Amino acid sequence: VRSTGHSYEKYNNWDKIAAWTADIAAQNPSLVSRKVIGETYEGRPLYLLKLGKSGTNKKAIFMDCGFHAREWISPAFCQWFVKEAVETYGTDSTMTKLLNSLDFYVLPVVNIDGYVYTWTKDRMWRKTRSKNSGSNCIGTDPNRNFNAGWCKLGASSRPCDSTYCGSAPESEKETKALADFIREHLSTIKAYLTIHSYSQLLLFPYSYTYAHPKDYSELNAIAKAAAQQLASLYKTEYEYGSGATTIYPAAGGSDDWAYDQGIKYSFTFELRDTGNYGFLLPESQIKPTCEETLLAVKYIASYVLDH
Ligand code: ING
Ligand code: ZN
Repeated sequence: VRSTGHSYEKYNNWDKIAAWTADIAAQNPSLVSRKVIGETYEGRPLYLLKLGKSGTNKKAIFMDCGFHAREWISPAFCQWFVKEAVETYGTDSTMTKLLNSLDFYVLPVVNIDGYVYTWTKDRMWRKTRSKNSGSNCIGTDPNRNFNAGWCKLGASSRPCDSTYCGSAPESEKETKALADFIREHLSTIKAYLTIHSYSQLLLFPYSYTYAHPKDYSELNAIAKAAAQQLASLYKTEYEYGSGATTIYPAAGGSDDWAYDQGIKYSFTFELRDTGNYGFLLPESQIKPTCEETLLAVKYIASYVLDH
Protein backbone atom coordinates (compact mmCIF):
# COMPACT_ATOMS: atom_id res chain seq x y z
CA VAL A 1 0.00 0.00 0.00
CA ARG A 2 2.66 2.49 0.96
CA SER A 3 6.26 3.38 0.29
CA THR A 4 6.43 6.93 1.61
CA GLY A 5 9.35 9.32 1.58
CA HIS A 6 11.83 7.17 -0.30
CA SER A 7 13.45 8.42 -3.52
CA TYR A 8 13.02 5.70 -6.08
CA GLU A 9 14.29 7.90 -8.91
CA LYS A 10 17.61 8.62 -7.24
CA TYR A 11 20.50 6.39 -6.36
CA ASN A 12 20.39 5.76 -2.63
CA ASN A 13 23.35 5.11 -0.38
CA TRP A 14 23.38 2.05 1.85
CA ASP A 15 22.12 3.86 4.95
CA LYS A 16 19.06 5.00 3.03
CA ILE A 17 18.45 1.54 1.56
CA ALA A 18 18.83 -0.11 4.96
CA ALA A 19 16.35 2.31 6.56
CA TRP A 20 13.99 1.78 3.62
CA THR A 21 13.96 -2.01 4.12
CA ALA A 22 12.69 -1.45 7.66
CA ASP A 23 10.14 1.20 6.63
CA ILE A 24 8.64 -0.68 3.69
CA ALA A 25 8.12 -3.76 5.86
CA ALA A 26 6.65 -1.73 8.73
CA GLN A 27 4.28 0.13 6.39
CA ASN A 28 3.08 -3.03 4.58
CA PRO A 29 2.94 -5.75 7.20
CA SER A 30 0.52 -8.00 5.30
CA LEU A 31 2.69 -7.98 2.19
CA VAL A 32 6.33 -7.45 3.21
CA SER A 33 8.57 -8.87 5.89
CA ARG A 34 12.27 -8.42 6.49
CA LYS A 35 14.86 -10.79 7.81
CA VAL A 36 18.64 -10.88 8.10
CA ILE A 37 20.29 -13.79 6.33
CA GLY A 38 23.86 -13.07 7.34
CA GLU A 39 26.33 -10.27 7.47
CA THR A 40 28.98 -8.86 5.19
CA TYR A 41 32.74 -9.03 5.67
CA GLU A 42 32.64 -5.58 7.29
CA GLY A 43 29.71 -6.58 9.50
CA ARG A 44 26.70 -5.07 7.76
CA PRO A 45 23.40 -7.01 7.92
CA LEU A 46 22.26 -8.72 4.73
CA TYR A 47 18.58 -7.80 4.65
CA LEU A 48 16.19 -9.95 2.69
CA LEU A 49 12.63 -8.84 1.95
CA LYS A 50 9.89 -11.40 1.48
CA LEU A 51 6.94 -10.17 -0.59
CA GLY A 52 3.62 -11.93 -0.90
CA LYS A 53 0.30 -12.55 0.77
CA SER A 54 0.53 -15.31 3.33
CA GLY A 55 -0.53 -18.67 2.03
CA THR A 56 0.38 -22.32 2.05
CA ASN A 57 2.57 -24.24 -0.41
CA LYS A 58 3.52 -21.13 -2.33
CA LYS A 59 6.21 -21.25 -4.98
CA ALA A 60 8.91 -18.62 -4.56
CA ILE A 61 11.12 -16.50 -6.77
CA PHE A 62 14.47 -15.29 -5.50
CA MET A 63 15.85 -12.03 -6.90
CA ASP A 64 19.05 -10.26 -5.93
CA CYS A 65 20.64 -6.95 -6.82
CA GLY A 66 23.99 -5.33 -6.19
CA PHE A 67 26.39 -8.23 -6.71
CA HIS A 68 28.83 -5.79 -8.30
CA ALA A 69 29.36 -2.58 -6.39
CA ARG A 70 29.48 -0.11 -9.28
CA GLU A 71 26.30 -1.34 -11.00
CA TRP A 72 24.10 1.19 -9.23
CA ILE A 73 21.04 0.71 -11.41
CA SER A 74 20.75 -2.81 -10.02
CA PRO A 75 19.87 -1.97 -6.37
CA ALA A 76 17.67 0.81 -7.77
CA PHE A 77 15.69 -1.85 -9.62
CA CYS A 78 15.19 -4.03 -6.54
CA GLN A 79 13.86 -1.01 -4.67
CA TRP A 80 11.59 -0.16 -7.59
CA PHE A 81 10.27 -3.71 -7.77
CA VAL A 82 9.31 -3.73 -4.10
CA LYS A 83 7.65 -0.31 -4.43
CA GLU A 84 5.65 -1.51 -7.43
CA ALA A 85 4.60 -4.64 -5.57
CA VAL A 86 3.20 -2.73 -2.60
CA GLU A 87 1.71 0.10 -4.66
CA THR A 88 0.01 -1.98 -7.34
CA TYR A 89 -1.16 -4.96 -5.30
CA GLY A 90 -4.95 -4.88 -5.45
CA THR A 91 -5.14 -2.71 -8.58
CA ASP A 92 -2.82 -4.34 -11.12
CA SER A 93 -4.28 -7.77 -11.86
CA THR A 94 -0.95 -9.39 -12.75
CA MET A 95 0.84 -8.13 -9.65
CA THR A 96 -2.11 -9.10 -7.47
CA LYS A 97 -2.15 -12.63 -8.86
CA LEU A 98 1.62 -12.95 -8.50
CA LEU A 99 1.65 -11.86 -4.87
CA ASN A 100 -1.37 -13.97 -4.00
CA SER A 101 0.18 -17.09 -5.46
CA LEU A 102 3.94 -16.60 -5.15
CA ASP A 103 6.47 -15.25 -2.70
CA PHE A 104 9.31 -13.05 -3.88
CA TYR A 105 12.53 -13.02 -1.91
CA VAL A 106 14.34 -9.79 -2.73
CA LEU A 107 17.92 -9.18 -1.62
CA PRO A 108 18.33 -5.47 -2.46
CA VAL A 109 22.14 -5.35 -2.14
CA VAL A 110 24.36 -8.43 -1.97
CA ASN A 111 27.75 -6.74 -1.95
CA ILE A 112 26.98 -3.99 0.56
CA ASP A 113 30.60 -3.33 1.55
CA GLY A 114 31.56 -2.80 -2.08
CA TYR A 115 28.51 -0.59 -2.65
CA VAL A 116 29.47 1.60 0.32
CA TYR A 117 33.01 1.79 -1.10
CA THR A 118 31.69 3.07 -4.45
CA TRP A 119 29.88 5.86 -2.57
CA THR A 120 32.89 6.85 -0.47
CA LYS A 121 36.18 5.94 -2.19
CA ASP A 122 36.06 4.50 -5.71
CA ARG A 123 32.96 4.73 -7.90
CA MET A 124 34.22 1.97 -10.21
CA TRP A 125 34.83 -0.72 -7.56
CA ARG A 126 33.35 -4.14 -8.46
CA LYS A 127 34.39 -6.77 -5.92
CA THR A 128 33.74 -7.43 -2.24
CA ARG A 129 36.01 -5.75 0.33
CA SER A 130 37.51 -8.80 2.03
CA LYS A 131 41.22 -9.18 2.73
CA ASN A 132 43.20 -11.72 0.73
CA SER A 133 45.92 -13.59 2.58
CA GLY A 134 49.35 -13.11 1.06
CA SER A 135 48.25 -10.11 -1.01
CA ASN A 136 47.71 -6.41 -0.46
CA CYS A 137 44.88 -6.45 -2.98
CA ILE A 138 41.34 -6.41 -1.68
CA GLY A 139 38.22 -8.25 -2.67
CA THR A 140 36.76 -11.20 -4.56
CA ASP A 141 34.38 -11.09 -7.50
CA PRO A 142 31.16 -12.44 -5.96
CA ASN A 143 29.96 -13.58 -9.38
CA ARG A 144 33.02 -15.82 -9.77
CA ASN A 145 32.73 -17.23 -6.26
CA PHE A 146 29.98 -19.85 -6.68
CA ASN A 147 30.56 -23.57 -7.01
CA ALA A 148 29.83 -23.89 -10.72
CA GLY A 149 32.97 -24.75 -12.67
CA TRP A 150 34.64 -22.57 -10.08
CA CYS A 151 37.63 -20.59 -11.39
CA LYS A 152 38.04 -22.78 -14.46
CA LEU A 153 37.16 -20.26 -17.17
CA GLY A 154 36.77 -16.48 -17.47
CA ALA A 155 37.86 -15.94 -13.89
CA SER A 156 41.18 -15.08 -12.30
CA SER A 157 43.04 -16.80 -9.48
CA ARG A 158 45.00 -13.59 -8.80
CA PRO A 159 43.65 -11.49 -5.93
CA CYS A 160 44.55 -8.22 -7.64
CA ASP A 161 42.28 -8.92 -10.61
CA SER A 162 38.71 -7.67 -10.84
CA THR A 163 37.44 -11.17 -11.62
CA TYR A 164 39.28 -12.89 -8.76
CA CYS A 165 37.35 -16.06 -7.94
CA GLY A 166 38.31 -16.10 -4.26
CA SER A 167 40.24 -18.65 -2.20
CA ALA A 168 37.43 -21.23 -2.49
CA PRO A 169 33.79 -21.39 -3.63
CA GLU A 170 31.65 -19.36 -1.21
CA SER A 171 34.75 -17.92 0.46
CA GLU A 172 32.86 -14.64 0.78
CA LYS A 173 30.41 -14.19 3.64
CA GLU A 174 27.94 -12.58 1.25
CA THR A 175 27.91 -15.43 -1.31
CA LYS A 176 27.86 -18.05 1.44
CA ALA A 177 24.82 -16.43 3.07
CA LEU A 178 23.00 -16.23 -0.26
CA ALA A 179 23.83 -19.83 -1.18
CA ASP A 180 22.86 -21.08 2.29
CA PHE A 181 19.50 -19.35 2.06
CA ILE A 182 18.77 -20.82 -1.36
CA ARG A 183 19.85 -24.32 -0.26
CA GLU A 184 17.51 -24.06 2.73
CA HIS A 185 14.59 -23.04 0.48
CA LEU A 186 15.23 -25.27 -2.54
CA SER A 187 11.86 -26.95 -2.25
CA THR A 188 10.00 -23.68 -2.86
CA ILE A 189 12.33 -21.53 -4.99
CA LYS A 190 11.43 -22.08 -8.64
CA ALA A 191 13.23 -19.13 -10.21
CA TYR A 192 16.46 -17.25 -9.57
CA LEU A 193 16.92 -13.75 -11.00
CA THR A 194 20.11 -11.76 -10.55
CA ILE A 195 20.31 -8.16 -11.69
CA HIS A 196 23.52 -6.66 -13.09
CA SER A 197 24.46 -3.90 -15.51
CA TYR A 198 25.30 -2.97 -18.14
CA SER A 199 24.84 -4.28 -21.73
CA GLN A 200 21.08 -4.89 -22.16
CA LEU A 201 21.22 -8.67 -22.07
CA LEU A 202 19.06 -11.41 -20.68
CA LEU A 203 21.31 -14.38 -19.97
CA PHE A 204 20.70 -17.90 -18.80
CA PRO A 205 22.97 -20.93 -18.18
CA TYR A 206 25.55 -21.83 -18.93
CA SER A 207 28.37 -19.34 -18.54
CA TYR A 208 30.92 -21.82 -17.18
CA THR A 209 30.78 -23.96 -20.31
CA TYR A 210 29.74 -23.57 -23.92
CA ALA A 211 27.55 -26.64 -23.46
CA HIS A 212 23.84 -25.91 -23.37
CA PRO A 213 21.71 -26.86 -20.37
CA LYS A 214 19.01 -29.44 -20.85
CA ASP A 215 16.30 -26.75 -20.62
CA TYR A 216 17.98 -24.55 -23.23
CA SER A 217 15.06 -24.28 -25.63
CA GLU A 218 12.53 -23.46 -22.91
CA LEU A 219 14.85 -20.87 -21.34
CA ASN A 220 15.57 -19.34 -24.73
CA ALA A 221 11.86 -19.02 -25.49
CA ILE A 222 11.20 -17.39 -22.10
CA ALA A 223 14.11 -14.99 -22.60
CA LYS A 224 12.85 -14.05 -26.05
CA ALA A 225 9.35 -13.34 -24.78
CA ALA A 226 10.64 -11.44 -21.73
CA ALA A 227 12.87 -9.29 -23.95
CA GLN A 228 9.85 -8.60 -26.17
CA GLN A 229 7.87 -7.48 -23.14
CA LEU A 230 10.73 -5.24 -22.04
CA ALA A 231 11.02 -3.63 -25.49
CA SER A 232 7.27 -2.99 -25.70
CA LEU A 233 7.58 0.09 -23.48
CA TYR A 234 10.48 2.15 -24.89
CA LYS A 235 11.87 -0.06 -27.66
CA THR A 236 14.96 -0.87 -25.60
CA GLU A 237 16.63 -3.78 -27.35
CA TYR A 238 17.97 -6.72 -25.40
CA GLU A 239 19.94 -9.62 -26.71
CA TYR A 240 19.41 -12.94 -25.03
CA GLY A 241 21.02 -16.35 -24.88
CA SER A 242 23.29 -18.50 -22.81
CA GLY A 243 25.95 -16.57 -20.91
CA ALA A 244 28.98 -18.17 -22.55
CA THR A 245 27.77 -17.56 -26.08
CA THR A 246 26.12 -14.17 -25.53
CA ILE A 247 28.55 -12.24 -23.31
CA TYR A 248 31.63 -14.30 -22.42
CA PRO A 249 32.52 -17.59 -20.77
CA ALA A 250 32.76 -17.05 -17.00
CA ALA A 251 32.77 -19.72 -14.30
CA GLY A 252 31.49 -19.37 -10.76
CA GLY A 253 28.39 -17.31 -11.50
CA SER A 254 25.33 -17.46 -9.29
CA ASP A 255 22.85 -18.21 -12.09
CA ASP A 256 24.76 -21.31 -13.21
CA TRP A 257 25.05 -22.45 -9.62
CA ALA A 258 21.33 -21.95 -8.96
CA TYR A 259 20.45 -23.83 -12.14
CA ASP A 260 22.63 -26.77 -11.17
CA GLN A 261 20.90 -26.80 -7.77
CA GLY A 262 17.71 -27.59 -9.68
CA ILE A 263 16.27 -24.09 -10.06
CA LYS A 264 15.31 -24.33 -13.70
CA TYR A 265 14.31 -20.71 -14.31
CA SER A 266 17.62 -18.99 -13.69
CA PHE A 267 18.42 -15.69 -15.41
CA THR A 268 20.94 -12.86 -15.27
CA PHE A 269 19.75 -9.44 -16.36
CA GLU A 270 22.26 -6.90 -17.64
CA LEU A 271 20.31 -3.64 -17.51
CA ARG A 272 20.88 -0.39 -19.44
CA ASP A 273 22.72 0.92 -21.22
CA THR A 274 25.00 -0.47 -23.95
CA GLY A 275 28.01 1.64 -22.96
CA ASN A 276 27.22 5.28 -23.57
CA TYR A 277 27.04 5.92 -19.82
CA GLY A 278 27.81 2.36 -18.76
CA PHE A 279 27.91 2.02 -14.96
CA LEU A 280 27.31 5.79 -14.63
CA LEU A 281 23.73 5.59 -15.88
CA PRO A 282 22.08 8.99 -15.17
CA GLU A 283 19.34 9.17 -12.56
CA SER A 284 16.95 10.33 -15.30
CA GLN A 285 17.10 6.77 -16.66
CA ILE A 286 16.22 5.01 -13.40
CA LYS A 287 12.46 5.25 -13.95
CA PRO A 288 12.33 4.09 -17.59
CA THR A 289 14.90 1.36 -16.97
CA CYS A 290 12.99 0.03 -13.97
CA GLU A 291 9.61 0.27 -15.68
CA GLU A 292 10.71 -1.75 -18.69
CA THR A 293 12.62 -4.30 -16.59
CA LEU A 294 9.56 -4.78 -14.41
CA LEU A 295 7.61 -5.98 -17.45
CA ALA A 296 10.20 -8.67 -18.13
CA VAL A 297 10.32 -9.79 -14.49
CA LYS A 298 6.53 -9.95 -14.30
CA TYR A 299 6.49 -12.00 -17.49
CA ILE A 300 8.99 -14.52 -16.10
CA ALA A 301 7.17 -14.68 -12.76
CA SER A 302 3.83 -15.30 -14.47
CA TYR A 303 5.40 -18.04 -16.58
CA VAL A 304 6.83 -19.68 -13.47
CA LEU A 305 3.45 -19.51 -11.77
CA ASP A 306 1.80 -21.28 -14.70
CA HIS A 307 4.41 -24.02 -15.12
N1 ING B 1 28.36 -9.28 -16.05
C1 ING B 1 28.38 -10.63 -15.53
C2 ING B 1 29.72 -10.90 -14.83
O1 ING B 1 29.68 -11.36 -13.70
C3 ING B 1 27.92 -13.03 -16.10
C4 ING B 1 28.15 -11.64 -16.62
C5 ING B 1 26.62 -13.50 -15.95
C6 ING B 1 28.97 -13.84 -15.77
C7 ING B 1 26.40 -14.77 -15.47
C8 ING B 1 28.75 -15.15 -15.27
C9 ING B 1 27.45 -15.59 -15.12
O2 ING B 1 30.78 -10.68 -15.42
C10 ING B 1 28.56 -8.17 -15.29
N2 ING B 1 28.36 -6.97 -15.88
O3 ING B 1 28.84 -8.24 -14.14
ZN1 ZN C 1 27.80 -7.36 -12.61
